[in-house]
Amino acid sequence: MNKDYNPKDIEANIQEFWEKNNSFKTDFNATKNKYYCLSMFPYPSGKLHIGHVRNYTIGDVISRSQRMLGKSVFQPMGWDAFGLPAENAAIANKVHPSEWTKKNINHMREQLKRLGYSYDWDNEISTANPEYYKWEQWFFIKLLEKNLVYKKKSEVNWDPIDKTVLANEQVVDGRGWRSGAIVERKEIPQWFLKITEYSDELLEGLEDLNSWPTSVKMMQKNWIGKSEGALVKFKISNSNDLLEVYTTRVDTIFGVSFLAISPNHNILKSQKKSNPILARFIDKCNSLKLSEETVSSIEKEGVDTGLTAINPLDGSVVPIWTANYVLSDYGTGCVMCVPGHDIRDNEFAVKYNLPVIKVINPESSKLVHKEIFTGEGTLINSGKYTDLESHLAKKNILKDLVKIDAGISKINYRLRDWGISRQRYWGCPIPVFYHEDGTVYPVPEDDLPIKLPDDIDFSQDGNPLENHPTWKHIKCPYTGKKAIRETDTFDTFFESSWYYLRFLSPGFKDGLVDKSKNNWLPVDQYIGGIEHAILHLLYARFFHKLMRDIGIIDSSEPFLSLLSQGMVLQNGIKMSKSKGNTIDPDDIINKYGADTVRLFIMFSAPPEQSLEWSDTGIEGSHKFLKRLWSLSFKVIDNNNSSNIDLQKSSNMRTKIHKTIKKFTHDVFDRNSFNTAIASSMELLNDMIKYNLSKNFDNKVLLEGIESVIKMLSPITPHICQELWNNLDKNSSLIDEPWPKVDNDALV
Ligand code: ANZ
Repeated sequence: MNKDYNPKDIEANIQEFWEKNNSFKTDFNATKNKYYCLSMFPYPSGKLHIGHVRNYTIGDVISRSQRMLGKSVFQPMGWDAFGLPAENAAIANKVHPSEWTKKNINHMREQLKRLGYSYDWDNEISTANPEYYKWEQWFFIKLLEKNLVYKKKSEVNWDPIDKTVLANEQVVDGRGWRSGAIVERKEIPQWFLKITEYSDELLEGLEDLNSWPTSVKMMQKNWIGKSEGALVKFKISNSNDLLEVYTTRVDTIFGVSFLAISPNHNILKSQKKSNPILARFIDKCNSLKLSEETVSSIEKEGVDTGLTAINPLDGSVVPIWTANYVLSDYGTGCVMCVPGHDIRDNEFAVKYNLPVIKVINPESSKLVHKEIFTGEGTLINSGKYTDLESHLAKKNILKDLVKIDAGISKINYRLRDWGISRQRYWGCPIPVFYHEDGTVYPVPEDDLPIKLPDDIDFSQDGNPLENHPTWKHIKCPYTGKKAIRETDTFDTFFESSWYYLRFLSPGFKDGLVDKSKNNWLPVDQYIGGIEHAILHLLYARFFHKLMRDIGIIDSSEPFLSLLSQGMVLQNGIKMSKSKGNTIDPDDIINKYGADTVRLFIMFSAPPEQSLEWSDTGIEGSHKFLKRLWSLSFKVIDNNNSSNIDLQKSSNMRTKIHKTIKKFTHDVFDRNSFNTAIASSMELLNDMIKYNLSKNFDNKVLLEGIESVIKMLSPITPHICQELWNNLDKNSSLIDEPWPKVDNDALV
């Protein structure tokens, strides 16, 4: 009998054993206990990185454990195959994006197989496959019909030398990554999805996601950013024009000492002509184009427009300024400024010598507060509203403003519609075309998919689809007139927003989903990195609701339970290519085997926390497996002693069953794999000692070893299956029932 632990051979043999036994095929006909476990599919960049390995190991451990509980598990894998790196590789190495992507997929699939993940490869998908993106195009047309899609001019990063649109990540320090040219902002017409029509549902839905991390729900909530306030109209002096502001603090209206409008505001268009200082300021702000976060942190700057406005409530006349911290696309792009109670307004007022009026007192006089009190409290200096509490004052003031037609309550959201067009080749073509007069038509369903052309020239500047000599020129299928295809492709978030649906029926020809599989939805367990907390997860939730509303599924949320795995660190910093501190999973597998890598990952930290890479940790995991190996063979070879010590044997059984109890609880109730593993290590130590004692009972040792092998098999499946086979059991461990606690043995 081979008694050396030689992971390389063992793992290859066991993988063959699984393949022969079709061990990971999903029983889609199962009528109960379905469990859909999904790890976020990777972008096929070339090689797996350690973050992937962590994500997929966690997913596989959960899948295998659930299956041993008797569930029918579906665990698929696929490829988020469109995206920019393929185009860059095409330019750099003259290899077609599809070739490059296919090659990477083949390599990474092999890597995943070497790690022993129990994927049902029969359901593999690649989003760059026309069979996949056909349904995405179909879906887009449904949304177009439902009026949930529109086209609007929107700004992009423009490289004036390469004459191309740049993705944000291609802008480095304000310059084009390849040309080094200073990036310009350019407005071009782009497609948008009306995610804002679902703001409320996306927000409310969070409340039912009891098995999602609170932090992720919080991030989504802030991203949607619901705010309840009022629109208030200020009349511009000596004019009939009104300026509308959005405020959440109408209770501070007696403290308004100026209005501030965004440099893009319409009323400035005419002012600009006659006021060169104003014109210069506006041009400066426009050329900078700051993000929302920067806006709130930059030095406040502004210019007096010379206009004044009348406070609708107290009749006071206040100057109208334009200021760089007012966002053009939030609220009305105009703010009533209360420097007595708002930090930004205060900074601005101090700088430009504008009056600071206090109108709110903190509720508790004991409160130690900064000079600027931004909270709610009791009104002062506010006419008939003085002495009211903020919340009551808000109501009364708004009521009075409504009466004089100067105000109305208003809910605002931070969430913006989702811009989905990209001026790129390696993406899914947007299935519309234009007549010469510019009217837009959807591609007829029968003509889908609109495939990407294969013959593509990357040597020219700009979007290769736009430059292609023939692809975009078509005859309108409705009228026979000359027409031009849309040359924009979808943002790749489009593909990843619904792939979990297609996994259930990847080859289905008659629809986006095979409805007979809908009972597998939603996904029971989703696992992925925290970097996807907002966009990917929000878009997927949005798509799920859209799919429901076009009648192809009936649930409202895609992912019942979410696990956000922590990062992998090296010396306290994130492992990443740019930091040059990555380790290659292949190297570790070559040296120690896949089981050691899997064990190390699951043992070194709870899944949600960061994991510090450690060579000694890897060594330790490997040693543990060797000890498990060696004890198993001892137990196989042992002859039972003639004179069993009953007390000791009963103690050993107690330990075994206490460990089963703890391990089971840790894995299934707490996702606490590291503590589960620790308890099995402790048990193994005890068993080794027991085996050395004279009067051991080998039946008890067998019971112990079998339990440990079973419980560890989701984590280190190869060595466990090998030992299982050596115990003369020829079943696939993944089909074995989870060990049961013998309550009698606990005492
Ligand atoms: C008066 C006021 C007094 C305000 C006060 C706050 C505190 P949220 O909660 O994020 O919706 N605001 C409105 N539109 C803006 C814009 N386009 N750019 C920058 N700031 C804008 O924030 C709403 C508050 O942000 C509004 O309430 C407004 O200032 C400001 F003691 O009005 B407030």
